[in-house]
Amino acid sequence: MTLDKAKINGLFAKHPKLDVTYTYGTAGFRTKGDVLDSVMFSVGLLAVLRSKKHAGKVIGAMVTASHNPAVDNGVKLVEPMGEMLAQSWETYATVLANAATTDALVAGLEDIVKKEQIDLAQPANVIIARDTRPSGTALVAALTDGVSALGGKITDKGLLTTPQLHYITRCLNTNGAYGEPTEEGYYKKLADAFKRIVTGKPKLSPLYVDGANGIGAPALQKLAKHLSSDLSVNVVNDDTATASKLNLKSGADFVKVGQKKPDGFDLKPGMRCASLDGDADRIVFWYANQEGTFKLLDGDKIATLAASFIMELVKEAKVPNINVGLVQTAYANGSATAYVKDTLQVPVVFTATGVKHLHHAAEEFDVGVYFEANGHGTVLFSPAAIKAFHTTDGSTDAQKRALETLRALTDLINQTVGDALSDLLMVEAILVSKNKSFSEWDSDYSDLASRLEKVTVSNRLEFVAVKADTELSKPEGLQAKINQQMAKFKHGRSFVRPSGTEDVVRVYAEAATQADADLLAAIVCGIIFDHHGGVGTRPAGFKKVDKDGNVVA
Ligand code: G16
Repeated sequence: MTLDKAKINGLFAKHPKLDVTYTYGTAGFRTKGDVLDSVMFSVGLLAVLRSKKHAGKVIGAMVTASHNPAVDNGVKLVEPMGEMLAQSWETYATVLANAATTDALVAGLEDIVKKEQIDLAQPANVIIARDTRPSGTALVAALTDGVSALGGKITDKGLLTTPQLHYITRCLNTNGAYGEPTEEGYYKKLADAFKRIVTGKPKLSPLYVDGANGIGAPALQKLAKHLSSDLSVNVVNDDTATASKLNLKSGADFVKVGQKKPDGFDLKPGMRCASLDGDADRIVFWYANQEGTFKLLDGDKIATLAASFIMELVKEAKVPNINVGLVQTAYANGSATAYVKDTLQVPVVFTATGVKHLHHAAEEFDVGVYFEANGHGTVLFSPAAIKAFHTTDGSTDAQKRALETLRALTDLINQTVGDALSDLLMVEAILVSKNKSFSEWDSDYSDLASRLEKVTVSNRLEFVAVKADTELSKPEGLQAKINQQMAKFKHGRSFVRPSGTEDVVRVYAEAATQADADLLAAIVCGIIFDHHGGVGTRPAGFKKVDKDGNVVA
């Protein structure tokens, strides 16, 4: 069987490539929604080949730009068991997305077929969903054309959160063993598991959830219906009808980066709050302490809460040979890493930014807890651990309870990808079980002060991050300048990396005080802007340094 070049040519003509170079970033292709038409077509073609490579298993395609503004959009592909696209295929994705002619496109496809030894006679099945962005509908149509061009079957699942599409993909490929392959099935599975943990325990005060005016808001409202009195939740920022409001002064990224509450909240001491992002794959929690100061409970705090709870349960349940590990990135707060290593005594593995990296590192443990500080993560249970939880017989009531809670957690926690709604229920289930307030949870350890900034440069791809993003190998000499500045601050740490979802370079700084963290970030930003291609108006807060590294303005 060969590729139908005439058919590909006919459909490709509807989606001509623009004069843009596309790169496959941290979470797939992501840029302005109005330049993505041809990319979507190419991703449709790739999804078909990926499905054929898996002998017709269902591949998911999610159209979203997650935490980015409403004008952006993007696409991520989902593997049959719900993980992100295999990294070895990212290069193929880039080649197809940048093919400007039918000949180049067909050559790219033939190359993949040859290298991957794909049997074109295999069937191909793709499911697609999108978030609430206005450009989503047209982009779904372009992707559909790509799938059709190679004769694949595509099913449009409409509006879903990203983790819901990952869940449904896995359900379809496991003949329902993972759950019912529908949005309703997802809510039922999560709600049932949550009830198994919290029923009969005292309830917590209401949780106020910032829906980022995205798809997570209606999804959480639907989930809440399945939970009735077991969870009291109020969804704020749920205006999905006004596209421009998506992630605007709201959402997990806004709250984490700004370390402040989103719009729409009259925050009072004692209120318990959380923020989702635009496609509901991230969550952070926050509250005001008794003095009214904003306090953030980010992905690091979620990870430590989950790891310590699961470790306690494993001990209580007396399940032997279960190794628990935690996966973080360079963005993890230094205090969090120290707490995990020294107090929890759990091994920590570091990977580059992007859940696609963390997920695979977490698979190496029986219980692999992975969270990025930005609130993106989950807990993976190995098949051996799940089997052990189901085959161990408890001899005491406490042991039986611990085993039942562990079993319920394996159903409650999304095993495919970081999931804000599943993580929300996991955190609430733990806090109910431990009868813990946000401030008690927060008191496990104190974060070092940190600051996250971005710098717009002429070409962010000139910045090459190495050693799990902790250092730059390019541009030459920049890392030495950053090291020189870090050394001046108590607990000073700073690193720089190109974003894979925005056209910026990200700068992270950490130090003993907030003033120092802010200053360190401002110095590093200034160095990049002034000497490494800063574009646009120079932000007033950036510091200027002389050739010896002294701050001069
Ligand atoms: C995506 C990835 C995350 C990553 C984030 C920021 O999140 O899935 O793993 O941390 O982008 O990446 P970068 O710093 O490269 O821009 P989301 O929620 O936007 O899909």
